[in-house]
Amino acid sequence: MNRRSKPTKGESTSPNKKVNDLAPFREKSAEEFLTTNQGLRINDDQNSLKAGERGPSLLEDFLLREKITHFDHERIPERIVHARGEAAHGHFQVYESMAPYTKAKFLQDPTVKTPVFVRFSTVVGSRGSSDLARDVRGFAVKFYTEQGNYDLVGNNIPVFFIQDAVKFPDLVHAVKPEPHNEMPQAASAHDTFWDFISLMPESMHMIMWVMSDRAIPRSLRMMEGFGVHTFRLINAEGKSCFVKFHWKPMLGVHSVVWDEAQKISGKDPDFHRRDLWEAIENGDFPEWELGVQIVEEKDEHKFDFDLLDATKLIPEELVPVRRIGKMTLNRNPDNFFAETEQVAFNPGHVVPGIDLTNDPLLQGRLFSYTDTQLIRLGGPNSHEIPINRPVCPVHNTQRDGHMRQTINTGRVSYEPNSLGGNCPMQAKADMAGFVSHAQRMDGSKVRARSEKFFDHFSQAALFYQSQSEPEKAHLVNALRFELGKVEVAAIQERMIGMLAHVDRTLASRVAQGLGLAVPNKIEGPLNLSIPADGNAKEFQPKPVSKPVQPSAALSMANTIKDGIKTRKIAILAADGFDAAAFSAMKKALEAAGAQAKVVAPRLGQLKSSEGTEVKIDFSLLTASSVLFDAVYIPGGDSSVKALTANSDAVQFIGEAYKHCKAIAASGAAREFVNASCLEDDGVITGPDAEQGKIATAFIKAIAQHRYWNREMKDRAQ
Ligand code: HDE
Repeated sequence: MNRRSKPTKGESTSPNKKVNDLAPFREKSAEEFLTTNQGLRINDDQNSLKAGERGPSLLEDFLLREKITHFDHERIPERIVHARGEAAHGHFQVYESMAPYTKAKFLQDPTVKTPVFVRFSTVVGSRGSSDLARDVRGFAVKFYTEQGNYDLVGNNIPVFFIQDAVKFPDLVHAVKPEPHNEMPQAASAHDTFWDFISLMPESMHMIMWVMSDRAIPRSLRMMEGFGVHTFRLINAEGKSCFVKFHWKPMLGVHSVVWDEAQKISGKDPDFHRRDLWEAIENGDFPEWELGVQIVEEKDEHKFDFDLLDATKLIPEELVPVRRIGKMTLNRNPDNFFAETEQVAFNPGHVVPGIDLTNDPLLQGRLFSYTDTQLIRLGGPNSHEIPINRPVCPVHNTQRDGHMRQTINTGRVSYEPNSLGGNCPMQAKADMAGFVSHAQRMDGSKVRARSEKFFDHFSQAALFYQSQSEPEKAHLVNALRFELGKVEVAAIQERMIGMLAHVDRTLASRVAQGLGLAVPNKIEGPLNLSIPADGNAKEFQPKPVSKPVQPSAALSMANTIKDGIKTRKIAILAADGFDAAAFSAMKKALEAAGAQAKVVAPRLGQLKSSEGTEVKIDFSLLTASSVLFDAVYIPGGDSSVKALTANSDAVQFIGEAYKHCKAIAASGAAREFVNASCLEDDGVITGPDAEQGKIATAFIKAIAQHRYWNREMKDRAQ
């Protein structure tokens, strides 16, 4: 591809090659004249051209027409799935050469920083929907490598609902708002979704994940990512091994609770987007380690499940995750539409050293992404949009099409040719030409799956049984919520039957919440399979046959809880607060890497009992405890009196308590907290004199993320 050679004002000298590459396309208007798209300076942008001051507008007004026409075409079709997303630039660096496994150049040299652009998304909702919907999160990474773009287009859940791409349109039609009334938005809690799921036993493992708190992350910076499918790594000798990709967040894996998620959706629907943006603006760059689970070719069939089945994971106890490098996101996009909306990922964007497998879900995806981008981005040239262009040269014989940017020179647009010296030329494998792994193929042409694909419940049971008690309770309640919104009783009943195949206690807990019973005789869900003879055959999926060995890696209870970096803490105060206690706590929290924000009954300056002033960040109208990780209330008689009399302040503490967050109070504020909180677990109080001790204990408590045992009492078990 030809580059624009003339640098513009947007010129950048970033060490990040992709950020530099985008520079010529950056437009800045400072001290510039307003012009048309043809560069004509505009003299009046306030009045359309009229026949007289009170006369009709004239068709001649090309300024008006150009402006309105462009506006009329500002929107492009949103993504059919993953419409709501946010993204950031950064880089990836491998820890040590992965040459024994892969020849991918970006995985060889620990000194090389490969630029990345990462887009996170929810799946179901429209572009303007809330970030806190219960949903899978997309985790798509574009590596701009020297050998071309490599896209790892994953999710925050390691498995998927279906095994074969042919079911994807059905899944998406079932979960999207129902077609007759376009409800509900960004939610799976409705009849069509559960109707489909109750008839798809293979979805049961994924259902366990999406009903768990993994589907309501605290932050995009605190969730894992997974490549989901099994891929291949190929080394320089052509040796192949299988690989599963993981992203492990350096801040640990944390979630909010469902009641909180629903409230955040009203208080700040941009909660995750804002959190990512602000973290990067504050210099708290989000980081993940890239992990790989490697399986030698000879071990392909040694597992109880099929490596090509995307509804299964490889338990980390069977194949440990090796952390091979780190990704850092350190730059917000300049323009949401140009970058985040127009970026186009594709699991078929691979580089030499990384290859695909026959996973039937992956195979279908390889078709879908290019196809959808033809309509979403308007033609076959979306790879020329600045955010999508590789940082290495592009030369081929493809030509023309809508919005072509490249000016291909010369008369040769075919290969082989003699007129152009047979250029551009093919690259041999040792010149980094991509060669597909020469996997031997031998099979009949059938619409069928391998037998191991039909063990639908063992890993669903593995996930459920690996959860801590509070996590199990959340999962049960999520199912009660979702199925509680289902209107057709037969669907609820079929789902109870399906859950009973996973775990009978789970099924009866959910059934109890729905006022139903687990049927004595559980119907076996059916799968249709068409074997080689072409006659459809119905048969039962396999029951959970072996005792489950819980996997610690599947429970968020076991995540790292070693600090409070980037956590947002509310300091709730009113006029007359104790300045010394306030400052000591704020200093301690900030020293530990957290952000302390002042929340008060109104905005402006807050006066301490000594007459000093601090700026209020949020009023009780503009903030709510669901937007914070923890709350501290300093002493000061009149401050505490004002808060006690303020129902919003009382609710603030009550909700922080209900959502199991750390709460601290000193001096006179102890009374206020004691009145609202029923017990002391994760609630730290003490006299003003012990401010240092309170701060240390509070920081330790925040690092625990939540005190789930508070809620265990009132949960129906
Ligand atoms: Fe996607 N998926 N998908 N998907 N997917 C899209 O591509 C599709 C699947 C994922 O931030 C679409 O450009 C099919 C699994 C992410 O731009 C579309 C199947 C996983 C994103 C599409 C799947 C994903 C998409 C919509 C079943 C995790 C957002 C717009 C065979 C491994 C990327 C677009 C971004 C987006 C098709 C299943 C991840 C329609 C047919 C499994 C993160 O092409």
